[in-house]
Amino acid sequence: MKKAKPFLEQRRERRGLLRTGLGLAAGSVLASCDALSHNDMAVQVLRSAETLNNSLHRVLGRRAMAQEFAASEIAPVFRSNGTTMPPGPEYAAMVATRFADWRLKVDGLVANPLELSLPAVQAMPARTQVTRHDCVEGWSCIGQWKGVQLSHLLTMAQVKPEAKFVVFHCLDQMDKDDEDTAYYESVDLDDAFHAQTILAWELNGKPLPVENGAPLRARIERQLGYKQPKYLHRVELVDSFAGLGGGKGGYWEDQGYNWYGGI
Ligand SMILES: Nc1nc2c(c(=O)[nH]1)N[C@H]1C(S)=C(S)[C@@H](COP(=O)(O)O)O[C@H]1N2
Ligand SMILES: [Mo]
Repeated sequence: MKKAKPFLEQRRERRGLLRTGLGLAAGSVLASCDALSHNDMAVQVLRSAETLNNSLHRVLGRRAMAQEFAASEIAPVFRSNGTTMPPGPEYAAMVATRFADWRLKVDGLVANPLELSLPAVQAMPARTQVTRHDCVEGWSCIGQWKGVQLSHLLTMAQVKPEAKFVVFHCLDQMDKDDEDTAYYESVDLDDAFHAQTILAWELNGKPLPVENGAPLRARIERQLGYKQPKYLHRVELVDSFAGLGGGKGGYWEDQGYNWYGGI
């Protein structure tokens, strides 16, 4: 990686203040939810393809749901943070053409790779949920999200038994001069198949705004803000993070954040 630019340094400092507290909180959640054994279970489930649906439901039935709120609690304006407009002419051109040429790839350790246009994603069964987004920088915001459950896409793509994680690749580079700094994130199959894990294309009843990740962003509702990747273009199934960014499973994880951002 190239030397960090000053603006990145500033962001790191600001976030560093919260890192210690966050580490403790995430650690206790991990212990109390026993997330690792659930993940092992999900992987085993995927190994027996015939009983996939039944077994998945059994696993999901034991999974805690994030709190959902009433429509009256939706914030008038959903805040935005991090990238608010991906740099470079490619993304600007996508906005100008209303994402007509944008595609979502689902690939890696899958038997049936997908490449989907935005209308194709929007034609899939959708889930709507009003949830609270919690950013480690100390703010929260309630919004209504609508999108396809990631489980739907993963079932279509036929996840291979050796897959352990879902990696989300984003269109925005954190350093506009360095292609290696594209935002990315990852979750295990437990969170990937969770009922509230959706790829959202609508916020508060309107097409997802550019500042909140147009045309598609993930909502992984039991995790913190930095685990909600925006500007998605590729969902990749992997068995390890080796060779991805700094190898820690996410852009902010590579700067020292915890990989498990459970709340
Ligand atoms: N692609 C991308 N996704 C991202 C970020 C980003 O900078 N780029 N920032 C993260 C952080 S730290 C937060 S708090 C949320 C902010 O989402 P919002 O802009 O919709 O509020 O997006 C997360 N996902
Ligand atoms: Mo955040």
